[in-house]
Amino acid sequence: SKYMIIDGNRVDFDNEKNILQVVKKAGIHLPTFCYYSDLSIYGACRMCVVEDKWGGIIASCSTPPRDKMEIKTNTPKLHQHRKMILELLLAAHCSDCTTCEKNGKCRLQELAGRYGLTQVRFKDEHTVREIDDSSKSIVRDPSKCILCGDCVRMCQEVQNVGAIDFAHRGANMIVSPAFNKKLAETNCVNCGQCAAVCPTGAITVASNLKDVWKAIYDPKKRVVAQVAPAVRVALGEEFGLNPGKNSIGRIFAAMRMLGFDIVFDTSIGADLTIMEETNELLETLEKGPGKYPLFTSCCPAWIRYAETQHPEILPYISSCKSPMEMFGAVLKEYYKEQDEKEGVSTVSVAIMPCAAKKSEAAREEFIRNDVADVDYVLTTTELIRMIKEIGIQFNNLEPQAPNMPFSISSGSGVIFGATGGVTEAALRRVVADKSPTSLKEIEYLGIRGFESIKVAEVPLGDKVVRLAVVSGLGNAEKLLEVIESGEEHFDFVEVMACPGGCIAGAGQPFSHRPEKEQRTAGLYKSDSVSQIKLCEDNPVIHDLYEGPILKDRTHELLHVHYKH
Ligand code: HC1
Ligand code: SF4
Repeated sequence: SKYMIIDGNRVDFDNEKNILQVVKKAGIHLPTFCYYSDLSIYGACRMCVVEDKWGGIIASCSTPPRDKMEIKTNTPKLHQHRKMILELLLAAHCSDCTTCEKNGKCRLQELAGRYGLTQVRFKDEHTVREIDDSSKSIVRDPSKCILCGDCVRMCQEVQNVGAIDFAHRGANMIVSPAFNKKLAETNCVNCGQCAAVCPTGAITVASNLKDVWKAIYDPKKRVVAQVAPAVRVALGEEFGLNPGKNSIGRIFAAMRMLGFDIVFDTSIGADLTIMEETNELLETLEKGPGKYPLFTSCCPAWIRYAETQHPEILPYISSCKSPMEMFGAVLKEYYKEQDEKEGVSTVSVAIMPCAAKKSEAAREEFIRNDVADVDYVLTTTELIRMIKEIGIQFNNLEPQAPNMPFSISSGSGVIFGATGGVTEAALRRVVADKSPTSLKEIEYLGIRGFESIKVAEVPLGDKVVRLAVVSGLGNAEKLLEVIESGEEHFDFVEVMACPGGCIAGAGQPFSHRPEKEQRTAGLYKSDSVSQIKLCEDNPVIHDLYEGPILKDRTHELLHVHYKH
């Protein structure tokens, strides 16, 4: 086999695209700001340099490995080179680390520490630039940008949005929306994937921590929270638990300690969504094949994408509110009378893996008679902060159950957090045979997993239903192309904006592919051990439909007509 000599040791390789990955195989993680295996190679930061046997310095990310190549990763020259780059970056960078959103999570801070920088030889030349907090989901602080371009490539290559790009030349170069617009005025879909890859505090997810603490400390407020499916399999990572470990019981316990009055699981909302969405699917099937399928509606970044780039498909997107909004509406109704009696008001908080949910919650369509279905959205990362701030020893907590009366959810609801989950849940509801074997068969249709576009065909009565599942808006775009050209026909299409689904949302702890896969496996495991697999078997859902809140009001509370 082919091999390289790295620091005197033989390291075999075969399909590695670049030297950086071969070096990784040797157990060395080279420093880099601009390299992500899922993005194209940019080679801008030049931190990942290695020395060849003639003393030449080469960027390992953009150089393919050659057989019998000899390189060194640790030489005085490389050490000097990397230190100098770091110092230049620091001199051009706002260094208010202690008050930065990214404090403790910043790659520049980490590498400065790793290289033991105690001083910067260059004069501080950083330009103070205006912070753009126009968006409800994302904050841009260009003074902290190091021009690695990760956000630009993510937005363009993976999401096909292109809301931000490099502007100006030379020393004035910045990353910005075109014409220096505010982010909220662009076609940004709020997915936050730019923030997920930003190594510094230049792009971060907007925070609502202050608002939520204020509500918690206000005795006149009843703080009612719901926790999204994907949060439970990622939050524990920050406390040393393995990715994928379901810590929902500990999350509920921690939240009660933080002062949340009532805690629920968004999976109940997901169960409601499937009840409603499958009705629409059956109607679509009844009508017979048209050009467009029924598209799912739970991802607000996907909704924004359709609004800004594909208005022609808007009539075909399910009218279902997202699970978060459905449950939010139900909760506001549920506590209405009690609030009046007790002289308090309910504040509805949603703990989400997502940046876009913050913008979703603020949309006018979700504010009924001046009351928002969901008042504040906190990300998984924000909840982690709260837990750390108070000093709760998360790992030692005894798991707790959610509050009554919305205390049971089905496995169908939990898998929503992974790409393909909504489709699988919908299939469980519409197939005639609901035996364990039949449900297992759905599992093997090919709608689970990380493939970019997943297609399945399922017999239903005398018809065959064609389904497609995509995550990542670039993939959604590719699928739309073949739908619009008439090349392919589908009855049902699930779109999630984040590659891999909500488990990889921008509000989650930073993750690479292995963590994403483990989180996904964690959700499927929770489903496989859950006693109730189907939303229609959930007694809570049953009671809701029979009870006063939803009786004759499903349309008002569970559906939405976007004003676009
Ligand atoms: Fe999601 Fe959903 S799965 S959108 O990713 O449909 O955020 O987890 O809560 O609403 O249930 C997010 C996750 C989440 C909704 C559900
Ligand atoms: Fe949010 Fe999930 Fe959509 Fe990502 S896929 S934008 S986390 S709803």
